[in-house]
Amino acid sequence: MRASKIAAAAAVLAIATGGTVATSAAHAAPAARAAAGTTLHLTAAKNGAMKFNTTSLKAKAGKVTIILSNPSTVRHAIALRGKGVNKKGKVVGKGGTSKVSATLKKGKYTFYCPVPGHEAAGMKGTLTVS
Ligand SMILES: [Cu+2]
Repeated sequence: MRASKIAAAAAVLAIATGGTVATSAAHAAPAARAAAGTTLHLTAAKNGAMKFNTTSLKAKAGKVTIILSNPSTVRHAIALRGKGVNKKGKVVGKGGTSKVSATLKKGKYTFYCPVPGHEAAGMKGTLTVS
């Protein structure tokens, strides 16, 4: 809400002050998008199975955030590894969300649940960054 108001105000300013500002605003826009990054949402199986709702995620290079919602009574978390990245979100119970963020280069990464035994039982997938 606040960010969109600021963006709207900046657009009005750019229009009011003419071509020079409008040009620099156009250059600034892609950088702002890259900083915001990609947010991916994931859900653990509601019935307690050792599964996420997908085994495949995609994102653009840059900052990537994965948010796991856990609707089951089994405690889970989200974690990410590959290409020198190794990050784990907090372990959460029913109704909780676990989050992991990293700045990623192109390539393939593994997202998984770091609770012992869960990855081996099937809670994992591939994040492809392009
Ligand atoms: Cu788990």
